[in-house]
This record gives sequence, structure tokens and C-alpha cells, in this order.
Amino acid sequence: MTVATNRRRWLTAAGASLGSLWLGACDKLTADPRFSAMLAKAEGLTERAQRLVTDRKALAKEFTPADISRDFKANGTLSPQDYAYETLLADNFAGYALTVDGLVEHPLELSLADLRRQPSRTQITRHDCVEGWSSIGKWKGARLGPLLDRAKLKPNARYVVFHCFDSLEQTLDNTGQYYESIDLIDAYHPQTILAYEMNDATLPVRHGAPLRLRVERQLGYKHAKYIARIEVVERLDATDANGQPLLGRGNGGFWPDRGYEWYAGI
Ligand SMILES: Nc1nc2c(c(=O)[nH]1)N[C@H]1C(S)=C(S)[C@@H](COP(=O)(O)O)O[C@H]1N2
Ligand SMILES: [Mo]
Repeated sequence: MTVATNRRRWLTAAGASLGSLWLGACDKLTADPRFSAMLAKAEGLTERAQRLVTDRKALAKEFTPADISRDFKANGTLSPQDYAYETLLADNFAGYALTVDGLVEHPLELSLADLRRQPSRTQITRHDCVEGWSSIGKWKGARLGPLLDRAKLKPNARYVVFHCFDSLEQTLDNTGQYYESIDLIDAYHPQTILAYEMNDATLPVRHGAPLRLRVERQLGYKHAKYIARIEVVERLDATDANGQPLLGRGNGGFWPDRGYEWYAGI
């Protein structure tokens, strides 16, 4: 399949799932400069913001097998010190099930075998950490878009949250657990996958076994490792009756809660 066809299919899927005319119009937006200019004016978008929207459909650069880093750096948690995780690991993740819930019509519980039966994608990409290092690796995983279609998003679904097994910090407000989130544009991007293989082998523990996100248009900290649960939400800053954020500190991710950008585009 050509990149163009792939992209069109992705747009159709994203448009349908969002139930949004606006995303569907993106095709035309890029095709017709007059329409594009008109929309920019109508929406009061700056040229830069508009370029950002357009660019978000593009694919991240892909590399050849010869480019794969011999020693892909591992960062952050290298092995979760979490009872539930260690129990699953002891049995080689035979008992693992990914939960997909929140604003979906059909909540899912998927074993690794189920995930391997989902539509997949393989890609050789460069991982850029905010700390300044990069490594190139080959990833294979279930495409997130088709998985969300299977769960069927409710009309108010806006963000996909990844809850991880590991905590990076013990804090009084209990917000030390790693989590991340992306919007539906990235969720339906063809290179957004739940990876279970790295460099043609089962995903190693230090790189996020049994399942980690690859969201190739964004920096390393968005690529949640050790995914336990995927939750679809309308807002990232929702609070409980006491005004406490329901997700971390309300900024959509462990590092965004500590000052990093939520949208970490490369
Ligand atoms: N669950 C979890 N995911 C995580 C992290 C983490 O500490 N815990 N670190 C992030 C950061 S900062 C980077 S650069 C990448 C590192 O992935 P790697 O270990 O495969 O290189 O994972 C990201 N995802
Ligand atoms: Mo990172």
C-alpha cells in the first residue's frame, strides 16, 4: 500500500471516529491553498499553528536495518518494582491482559496473543529523548487506531491515556505513577503502535515489556512503557468532588505534571 493510500485511510478512520467534519476537511485543506488560507483566517489560526496541524498527518522518518543502533539506550524505569508487575513477569506475562476502558462502547481485555492477532505495523524509527540522546530501533506492534475502533469510541472521547505499572516517585499526593496521554490525531496516526517486539525479538523488560507505546512524532517521554491499562477520556484535567485531579496532577502525563510540554512534537 502506498503512503498516500495509507494516509487517506488513516484520515478516513480518524474523521469517522472523531465524528468531526474538521479533520475530514484536512485533505482539502492541504490540497487547496485558497481553502487553506480561508480556513486559517476563519479560525483565526496563525500560519505556524496551521502548519502544525498539517504536519501532524506526516509520517516520521523510517530507517533501514543497517541504521539500527547496536546499543539502544534504556531510560527511566528499567524494571518496575511493582508487585502486580513482578508477579506477571515471573510467569513470562502469561497472565497479562491489557484493559481498554473509559469512553468506549465495548471495554476490552486483551491478552498478548489477542494483541498479536490485531492489525500490526513494523517500523524502524529514531527515538529522541528530551535529555539529548537518540537511538534507532525496529518496532512491531498492534496499531492503536483499529484497536480503538474495535472498542468503539463514544462521541465525547478526546484523549487516550496510558496507565503504566511503574512509579518513578513516592509522593504524598500519590501522583508518582507513570502515565501519558495523546489526542485522537496521534492515536489514529498509522505509526502509533502498541509494541510487543523490538529488533525482531520479544520486547525486553528494560524497554517496557510486555507492551509499550510508540508515538513516533513525539519525544521519548510520551512513549509509555509497561502499559497496564488504556483509558479513553474527554478531559485530562478532570477532578473529583474534592477538586483533586483524577489523572496525576491534571497535565496529562508524569513529565508534563513536572513541567514538560504535554505535546512534545519533534
Ligand atoms: N512507564 C514508563 N514509561 C517511560 C519512562 C518511564 O520511566 N516509565 N521513561 C520515558 C522516557 S523519558 C524515555 S526517553 C523512554 C525510554 O525508552 P527506552 O527505555 O526504551 O529507551 O521511555 C519513556 N517511557
Ligand atoms: Mo526521555
